Amino acid sequence: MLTFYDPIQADHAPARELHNGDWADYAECPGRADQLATAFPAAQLPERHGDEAILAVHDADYVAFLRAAHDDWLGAGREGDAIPYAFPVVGRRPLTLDRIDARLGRYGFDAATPIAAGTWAAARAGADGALAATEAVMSGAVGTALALCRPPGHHAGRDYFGGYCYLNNAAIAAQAARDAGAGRVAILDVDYHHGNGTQDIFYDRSDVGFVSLHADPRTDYPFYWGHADETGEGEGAGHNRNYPLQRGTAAPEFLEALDAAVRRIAEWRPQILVISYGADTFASDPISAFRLKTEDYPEIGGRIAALDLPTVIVMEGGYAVDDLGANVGAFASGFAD
Ligand code: Q9C
Ligand code: ZN
Repeated sequence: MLTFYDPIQADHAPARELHNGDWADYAECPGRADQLATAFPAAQLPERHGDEAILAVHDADYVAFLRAAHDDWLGAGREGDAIPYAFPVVGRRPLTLDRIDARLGRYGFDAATPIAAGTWAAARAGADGALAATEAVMSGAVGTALALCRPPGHHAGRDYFGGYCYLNNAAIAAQAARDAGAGRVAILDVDYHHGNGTQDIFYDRSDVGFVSLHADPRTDYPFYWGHADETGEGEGAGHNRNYPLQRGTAAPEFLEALDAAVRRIAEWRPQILVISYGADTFASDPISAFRLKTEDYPEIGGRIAALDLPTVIVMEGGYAVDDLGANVGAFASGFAD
């Protein structure tokens, strides 16, 4: 399978995260990138892209914030990773926010997604991979392409970061496909967590449909999105579909929901499919609670591949680092090329 990866993606290395009230090692660690690089030795370096495709999804002020955030942090005399601690929960209005701490809280929605020295370049390179994969599929050169994005993207919205995500690679790919002429684009999200950022970005649009299988937000992060009654609004009404699943979900129940999601996408008749693939549905994932096995992923990939659509796969989560390469490889093996 045509695959894209840039070694600079391993330079995003936050030291720690706030986890259930204490500091923990950062789950979304550079070792994930090393695993992916080893599992896909033929991965190609994506070309560097300009800002246009990112600004087609993210707000310009957010992108400017992200690009400068770590330098601004150092400029304020801080060391290490930039982490927000105060959030405008009740309402956000266009204030001039002089302190980096104020800006971090304005654009971040959790305190577990640090911005480190290498964050911007890594996120940017991951988005380049998503764009290269989209170009390869849209040109007809390949039927399926895989972007080994890291950091992941599906929790990032138009103007916010969180959930280990900064730039929404799946949304950037979907929008690029639209801008390259695809009429309707479906995004299928099979990460353990709900892809709230992707949902938000396309919630009022009828040209990009979002379908997600994930842990029920009543028990799992990101808590405030991902319920079954979130179906889109305005022009987007009916074009968003969530399949929340209970903790402990194993292959039989996962495949049953997947079949419903795949049927839904087939009925919707997209020209292009973007998949947000997270290997954090794996039984041994340290922060998740589904029970999928490596042997389940070829079947999951195969049932999605049966849609027979030009497909861009972007990597999301997956924190059982030693198994990550095998799990992504197993999922990719379900697709013909
Ligand atoms: N410290 C993705 O899989 N943190 N993001 C939960 C653990 C958020 C996961 C608490 C998990 C985000 C892309
Ligand atoms: Zn996840």
